[in-house]
Amino acid sequence: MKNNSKPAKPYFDQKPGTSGLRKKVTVFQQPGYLHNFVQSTFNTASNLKGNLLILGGDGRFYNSQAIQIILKIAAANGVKHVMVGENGLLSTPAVSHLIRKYNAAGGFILSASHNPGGPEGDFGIKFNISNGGHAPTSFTDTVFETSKTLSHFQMTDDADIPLDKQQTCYMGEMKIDVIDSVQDYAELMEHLFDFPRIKQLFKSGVLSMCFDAMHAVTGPYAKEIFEKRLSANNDAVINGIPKEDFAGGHPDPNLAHATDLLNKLNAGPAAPVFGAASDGDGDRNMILGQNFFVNPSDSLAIMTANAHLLPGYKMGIRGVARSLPTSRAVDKVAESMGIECYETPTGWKFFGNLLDDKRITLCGEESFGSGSDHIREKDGLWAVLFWLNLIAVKKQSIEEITRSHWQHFGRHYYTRHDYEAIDSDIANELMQKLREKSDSLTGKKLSGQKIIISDDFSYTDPVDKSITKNQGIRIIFENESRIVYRLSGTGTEGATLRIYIEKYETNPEHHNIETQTALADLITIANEISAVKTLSGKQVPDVIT
Ligand code: VG1
Ligand code: CO
Repeated sequence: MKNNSKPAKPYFDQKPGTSGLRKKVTVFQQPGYLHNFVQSTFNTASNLKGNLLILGGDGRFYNSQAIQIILKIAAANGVKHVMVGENGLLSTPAVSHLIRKYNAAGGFILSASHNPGGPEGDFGIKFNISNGGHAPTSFTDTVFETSKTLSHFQMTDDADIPLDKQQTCYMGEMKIDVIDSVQDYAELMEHLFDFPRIKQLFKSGVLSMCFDAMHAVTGPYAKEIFEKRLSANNDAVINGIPKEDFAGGHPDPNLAHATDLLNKLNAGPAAPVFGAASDGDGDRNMILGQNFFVNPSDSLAIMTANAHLLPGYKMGIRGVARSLPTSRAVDKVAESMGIECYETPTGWKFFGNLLDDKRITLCGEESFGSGSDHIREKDGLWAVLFWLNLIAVKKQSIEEITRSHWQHFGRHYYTRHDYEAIDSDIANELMQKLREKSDSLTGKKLSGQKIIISDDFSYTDPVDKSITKNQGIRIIFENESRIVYRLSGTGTEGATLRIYIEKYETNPEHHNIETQTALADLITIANEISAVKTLSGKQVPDVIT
């Protein structure tokens, strides 16, 4: 038996954030850095030995090198079988699905999601467990502790495996299948949605679309699903070839970054009637109509109200969940349907238990994420198909569907203001001051509105009873307006403060106000309470979504 044991260099900064370990590429390129994290994961997930592992990433810079390193570590740690996506590509939802479909012990997803890529950009790695979802905090805490003291890692000296064609090969006794990245996922989508009906609408010319893959992982998925299987217009997919640096772009599907798509959709009467985009790893979505943007929180609410109209959800919805900062539009729908609506901290990992325990069917986040019990990740293309199917059933435009929803349930005006790359000490001080202030705000009136709750959100998981504290300062007013503050857990430079602001408006005559204008008073209050301008030195947010 060959000795595969190599001395490890412990690192002290491998604590995963909201969604895996994300750092600059140059950090990952340090000697033994990735090895340390991967071996620590193998030490923690003892069930990987003798079992199947799924492996793939969003194709960003360092994806291929990382895959070869992980394969050799997996072989030396006794993994029996690895399924890896062709060219190293697998979207986050595809990995989640493959883990579940083939009963894998887990999977590694190589991605920093919506963060920019390239040699100067970001890289990331995340381990998903056998239910297809994020490893829970108890698991990632153990990985972190292990990574600080690891003395050796196991890795074979095998040659690299070619990933550019589908094939089966071996590394020692470990079988490696280089698989089609798209097939299994596309099949799952065909089971959930009415493909013949959507296809008919495309063929009749009534429906046309533009999907912006932002040079990230969803290009091959979108071409197969929209262009091939659904016969959409043949220019339906733009920026569809994955690039290591996303062509210098920021693969975040929002109004600030998906500019190619916006230009297409707002190009006058000849523009496609439906627009969508996804992020680096394919788990986020943005939905657009002609000159119309669907707020992601509204999207979750509209999905909940209409899911029973689609084949995969015709049995109805068990319950729903949203993250704390996501607007409370879905709460109104759940209330009228008489189903449970759970409020969780930010990050998909908190939905896992609720899905496994069959408490919920749909869940979502304001950050352009929605998903269902079909997998254990949010799912960008799934959301796009959901909306396409809805258009095919309702024979209405995106704008009509959204406006009639507001008419029925009221409108939640919503915005998020991000202040990026603030000095970490200053950001922590700002949050600490808010925390100290928040207790005394309860019961006070601001701009004539009484504050009924002001606290630092804490979550008790109803399934395993684990408690997660300090998840964001929330200020809730009597008229249902709300302000939430939290620091990002996915950034790689300094700190990012996110301020989330929402206001509930039932009167349809007031449903046509521009969002920032509708929220102007609350934005002023949010800025004043936090003193964000003085403390950050920034007069305006870096990104508004
Ligand atoms: C952000 C979003 C959060 C999302 C997370 C991962 O986290 O706010 O809702 O779950 O990104 O999404 P944070 O901690 O930066 O606010 V993805 O598509 O980057 O995996
Ligand atoms: Co993502």
